Amino acid sequence: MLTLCGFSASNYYNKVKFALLEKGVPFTEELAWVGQTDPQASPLGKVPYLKTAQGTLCESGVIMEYIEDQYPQHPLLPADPFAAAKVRELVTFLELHLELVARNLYPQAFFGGQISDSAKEKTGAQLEKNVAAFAQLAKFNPYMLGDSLSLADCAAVVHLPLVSAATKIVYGRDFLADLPVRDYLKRMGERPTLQQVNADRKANTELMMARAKAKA
Ligand SMILES: N[C@@H](CCC(=O)N[C@@H](CS)C(=O)NCC(=O)O)C(=O)O
Repeated sequence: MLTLCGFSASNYYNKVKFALLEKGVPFTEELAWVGQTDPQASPLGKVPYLKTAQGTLCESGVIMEYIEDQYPQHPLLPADPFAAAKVRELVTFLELHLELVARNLYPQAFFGGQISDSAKEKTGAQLEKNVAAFAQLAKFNPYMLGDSLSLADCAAVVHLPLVSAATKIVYGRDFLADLPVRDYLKRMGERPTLQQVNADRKANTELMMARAKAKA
């Protein structure tokens, strides 16, 4: 049995959890906050990490590929190598070029901090450029790429809401507003699997905020 370790407020944790639920792979969850992770399993102290019968794995992209290879049911990658590469390409855009850039905004957007005007300006310019590039690749027809759920959707459903929320809070404008993201997320939100992920995320986020308050 797989054990997914981390916490449900994390978008990268939820990407893996959503994939496991969609594929119907049995797993259990083990709560590990940042600072309480197993250093053998996750040398950088990041979540998620996965415990398997053979050992542990970290980095959500690696974990997703392992799950695909080990549990071929309900595939989240097309069989055709080129189509599969297009899915991976879009995941890269979602994570490297959108989420990781928007992450610079999170201290101010979600954690009561403040970022400098120059960081705000630099991040905003980078995001404008990267959102336009992402828009060229994402199809929303009705999934991220075509008519079946893929790893790109697993990434999109967890990262796009954060990019929207963070830009809206920091710049007063949702940088994804011109894309059909809201309709897409509404459609995806009809899936019981995503409803479960989101319900757990909300409960865990409240717990995380309460912990932060108690520490302050
Ligand atoms: N590249 C990593 C990113 C994971 C990540 O950044 N997780 C965050 C929580 S959403 C985390 O553990 N942050 C704590 C840290 O970086 O020290 C992955 O894909 O698994």
